[in-house]
Amino acid sequence: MEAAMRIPARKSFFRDWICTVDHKKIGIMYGVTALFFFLVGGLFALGVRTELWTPYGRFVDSQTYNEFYTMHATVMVFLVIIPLLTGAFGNYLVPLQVGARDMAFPRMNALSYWLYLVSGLTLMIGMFFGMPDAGWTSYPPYSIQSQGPGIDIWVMTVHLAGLASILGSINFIVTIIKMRAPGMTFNRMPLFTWSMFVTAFMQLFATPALAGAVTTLLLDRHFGTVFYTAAQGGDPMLYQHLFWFYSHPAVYIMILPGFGIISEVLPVFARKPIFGYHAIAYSSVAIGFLGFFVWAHHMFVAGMAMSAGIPFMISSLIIAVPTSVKIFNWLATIWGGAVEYEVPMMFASLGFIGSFIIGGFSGVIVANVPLDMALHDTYFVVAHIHYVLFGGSVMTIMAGIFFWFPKVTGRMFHKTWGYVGFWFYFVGTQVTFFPMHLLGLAGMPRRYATYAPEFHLWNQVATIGSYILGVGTIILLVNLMVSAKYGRKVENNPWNARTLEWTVSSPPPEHNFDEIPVVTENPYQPYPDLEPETESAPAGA
Ligand code: HEM
Ligand SMILES: [Cu+2]
Repeated sequence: MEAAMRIPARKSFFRDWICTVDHKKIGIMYGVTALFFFLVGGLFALGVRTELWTPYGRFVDSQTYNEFYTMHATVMVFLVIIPLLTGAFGNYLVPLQVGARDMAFPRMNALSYWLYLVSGLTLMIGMFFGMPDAGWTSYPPYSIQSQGPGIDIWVMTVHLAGLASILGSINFIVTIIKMRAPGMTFNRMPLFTWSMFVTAFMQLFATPALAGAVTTLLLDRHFGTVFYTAAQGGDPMLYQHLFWFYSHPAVYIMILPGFGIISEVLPVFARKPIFGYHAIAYSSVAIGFLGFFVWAHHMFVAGMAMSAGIPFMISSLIIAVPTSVKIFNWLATIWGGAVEYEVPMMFASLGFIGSFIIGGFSGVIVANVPLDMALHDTYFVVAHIHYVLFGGSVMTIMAGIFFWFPKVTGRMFHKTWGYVGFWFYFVGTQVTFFPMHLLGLAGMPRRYATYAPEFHLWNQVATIGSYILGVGTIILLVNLMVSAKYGRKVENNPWNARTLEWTVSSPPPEHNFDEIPVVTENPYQPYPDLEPETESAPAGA
């Protein structure tokens, strides 16, 4: 009997991956799928930038251009950044970090992934029938008038991705509340898990507003309702309110887990306990809460009364406070540390902190009603969103991928090519997106296929930058693929990190922990090898 139980079940791809309910495999599936969509979204971005190489727009016609930037942003937001941060990192790490054997509802977890995949495939296959062309915001009245099935496909995509998000968020909330290992109080929880906890609540409360917005849009398009048709008593502003009631929290859904990744990476490579553990944890809660009260800062010039804008301006300026609290604590963590600039640390420090500060700063600028009157719908906003989403979210994603790569694969990535990829990303980000501030200040509007000749120079610079980012992406992804197969084998904890996932083998066993660990302190403890008594010994000098 016992011997029979030990015979390993024959593994097939189908049994192993398609039927899996293991949170680690689901996380990897989310990751691989989202990185594939990252390439697709990136190609659309290169299409946009190629069109803007000349002022006259001779690469594609303006309808195709509209489809390109709509596809680019839709793919990046709904199919890449949110699924990578919550689906891939969240699923892989949260159960391991809280000391659980899986998520609370493993089958529902698998369902989330499959819904997400169907959402992505809807857009990919739908592309051959018609592409959405109303921007990722899909504002009426244009999105109601737009011909062809493009917008309908967009609605379906958003709906399915949203459903996947809602189910996923319930899973995270229950897992974190109910399944923490003995001794793991909230005040001992790793900061990535903290960030996922807050993110999950934002997803749960915000996503239904988006579902409502896109459903009513579909009804207006096909079933004769007039929710958004002003001429018949509807209100196009209502759509914008619903959309941003979701999408402003969504910008924090796209960055909070990234903040969590940074909070794990910095102390490990600075070889110091994180500075201000509680401030970092509770500032996420503050951001999560305040994030629901700023949405109308996207609508200052949409016909809202000036007086209605002021409260949103104030709340938007206030939300910069908890964000800055994190930045100061991160800087204090690095300060005076014995910093090792490994690849993940490059992405986390220079890559992320260096770019995100600029994006946060431009956010505070556009959050001012009078300044936004001039800057709204110019390239300044495009610069802002890319400093926070590329310089911010994507840099955190790369920091996280390289940090946990040895844990997930049991192998080390190629370090030299890792640094090369990093520099392509860092330089590419600045060259692509910094000039957009200048274009925006000079008055270049966003979302046009052509532009006035005086904007030519900086557009060309930005286009060159985008190709640098394209090459960087190939370098980084090829490194990951090759290293996953041929990389040097590593021990369980190559970075000497402290959270629970590093206490198990790399890759972790199917049930994570043979014995559920008992937690006695928070994971950010001093590194004894760096305490004064050892420092006084001459270190090999
Ligand atoms: C200090 C914090 C931030 C403030 C005060 C802020 C403020 C703003 C404001 C006022 C706008 C609207 C500008 C306009 O359309 O005229 C905006 C746009 C935007 N922001 Fe931020 N932001 C902040 C951080 C972030 C973060 C962290 C992200 C994402 C990771 C983000 C993503 C976006 C996006 C995607 C848009 C453009 C939406 C569109 O397509 O129209 N922002 N931000
Ligand atoms: Cu916003």
